[in-house]
Amino acid sequence: MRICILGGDGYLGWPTAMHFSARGHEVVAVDSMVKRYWEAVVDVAPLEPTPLLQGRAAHWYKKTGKVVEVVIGDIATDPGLLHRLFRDYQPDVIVHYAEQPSAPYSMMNQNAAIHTQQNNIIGNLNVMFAMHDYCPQAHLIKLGTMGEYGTPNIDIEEGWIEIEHKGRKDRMLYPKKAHSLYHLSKVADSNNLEFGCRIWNLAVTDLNQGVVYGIDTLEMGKDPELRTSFHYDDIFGTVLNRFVVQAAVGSPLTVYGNGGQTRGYLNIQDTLQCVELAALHPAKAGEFRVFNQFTEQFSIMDLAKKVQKVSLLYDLDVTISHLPNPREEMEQHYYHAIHTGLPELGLQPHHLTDEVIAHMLDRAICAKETVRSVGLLPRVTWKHGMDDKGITGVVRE
Ligand code: USQ
Repeated sequence: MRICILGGDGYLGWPTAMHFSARGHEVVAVDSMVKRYWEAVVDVAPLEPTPLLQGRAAHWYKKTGKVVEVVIGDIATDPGLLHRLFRDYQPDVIVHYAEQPSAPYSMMNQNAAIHTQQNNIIGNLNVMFAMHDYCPQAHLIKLGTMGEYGTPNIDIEEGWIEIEHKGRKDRMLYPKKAHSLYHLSKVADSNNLEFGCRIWNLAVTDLNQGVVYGIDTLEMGKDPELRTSFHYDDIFGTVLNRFVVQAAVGSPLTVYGNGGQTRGYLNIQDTLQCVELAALHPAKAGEFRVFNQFTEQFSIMDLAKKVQKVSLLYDLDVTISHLPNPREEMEQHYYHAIHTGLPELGLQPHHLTDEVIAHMLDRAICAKETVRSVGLLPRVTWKHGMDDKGITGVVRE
């Protein structure tokens, strides 16, 4: 297949590029590098140095003889880039990760919120229009999020729900109670894409992904030149990745509130498997297909206790600290999300075992001299944005 990966420099984008390339597909990776700019704005960096996309693609070629083409450009501000790319390259599959991925970033201040929604929603519209004009037969695999649904007091279905109201029935998009202005940008994307499927016959798979953890994938192995960007900070680090690094440096695990918040989680290797399964079994023309993409569900306290237990093997004395919750979210709630679509296509989950945590902890301990204290504690609250000691400056005018 000819596969175009938008957001190819990111935590998931680069591993996805290697994954498809290793399996003999033609891959082009597109990125504006703006995430690296956002990292600078909030004064954070990945745990280990992450070479630029071009450098990683060059190293991948040297090592495997396989080409990942690189295109540098911004799909949100330069729609012409997508027109040229889709016209000339004629992708079979477009994997769209090219969005601002952080909830706390979107809640930092007004500029960051607006920038998040502009970047994500306009970029996604640009993809839709470029597909319509230049490659209407392509299959779009769009990264959505489980956070679009929030934590409703009823079962979460896979994107759609049958509703009976006053004696009549219809199949509707599942109602959304998103966790943040970032998650709401993805709700808008889902609505726009469903409309694109209805009016233009586009074929779209929306992957409502849970919280991803993990530091490496098969293709990157131990090669530092092929690494992905692993974050542990308050803005771009997801919770388990944060806990592992906090444990490695002897900092208390930052459980927000009582830690009863429950979410779906998956290993980064399963993200790659899910995207590949979606690509190999495409949505039909006119179909807006939604998969809930996670393998296990845990509360925050479950995760903290798992990390604490594994840390004992390393003689690390890890404490759990209950911080006042900086977010507005339920800490005790019902959570039951259906996620049968991807297993039905053949997903073989990598579960969160002690060995998986130990492997992450090993890596974090090796890199612990580089860990910075900035962002170990949360700096953004949902009510007041970035605190006074944090970054209050203007974000990308
Ligand atoms: N949390 C803590 N302590 C921390 C960090 C987070 O208790 O130090 C809690 C949060 O309050 C929240 C949960 O952990 O209840 C998850 O937070 P997170 O920062 O790991 O994940 P989230 O903000 O939900 O966003 C991440 C990704 C995002 C993706 C989403 C999937 O950054 O791109 O969309 O996971 S989901 O959560 O299913 O919406």
